[in-house]
Amino acid sequence: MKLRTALITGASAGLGRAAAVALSSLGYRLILVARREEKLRELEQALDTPCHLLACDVTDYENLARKLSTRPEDFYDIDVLINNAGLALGLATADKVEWQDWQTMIETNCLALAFLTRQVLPAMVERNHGLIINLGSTAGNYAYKGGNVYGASKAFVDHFSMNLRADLIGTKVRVTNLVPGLIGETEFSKVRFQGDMDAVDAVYANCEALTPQDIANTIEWVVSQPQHVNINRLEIMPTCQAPAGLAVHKTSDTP
Ligand code: 8X3
Repeated sequence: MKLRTALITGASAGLGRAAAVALSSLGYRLILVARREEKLRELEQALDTPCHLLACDVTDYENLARKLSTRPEDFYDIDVLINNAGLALGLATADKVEWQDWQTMIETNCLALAFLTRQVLPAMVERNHGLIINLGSTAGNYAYKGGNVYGASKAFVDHFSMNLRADLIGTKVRVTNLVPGLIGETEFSKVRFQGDMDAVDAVYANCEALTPQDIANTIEWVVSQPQHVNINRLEIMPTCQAPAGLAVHKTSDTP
């Protein structure tokens, strides 16, 4: 039987890597996209499934499109696209943030995700078969101080996923937005705080965050649903986290 094929972005670490391990155990062949080729090679060694490595920055659109279009024939039909690559940069308030950080987040979390979707979708529609899993974030549902463009980019992912479903009605192509909260054991906070490990450790101290494996389990469940079932969106938080209300600023002379 022909193996199904999944393409995973941000596959070199964290959620992407865990998703690759999960899908390989389900018998998928994998197209693994990430900048760090040596990490992809390590992952390929650890997997018991055919892999095609696509070492590329997802925001390098031309390069990505060229590499994708020259993939081996065995990897031609993509059944599952996991748009996982994404990042948060900093926690500065909007008046103080570096413009470049906003630009990088929009380019990676929104534009690259839309670009790759646009590359892969026509063949899915033509084959009347496919599943796109986007990685959103609870930051797209709930505002927090310093979330600014990161949260807005994840709200884009949610609305883009919803509008894709509107466009795809009448086809058997499905779109899911996975919306995790606090996840440990990834490079997310290390990237956000530019390697400041004290800041990173403070995020996960004294609480039990989700793990990449928790999200991989969810991905495994989503891809295992029959074709007539579309999981629109799934919000997942660790038990220690909850959306806990609005902020009220009180001045010091408030009675
Ligand atoms: C990650 C969730 O709350 O750290 O997307 O922004 S949060």
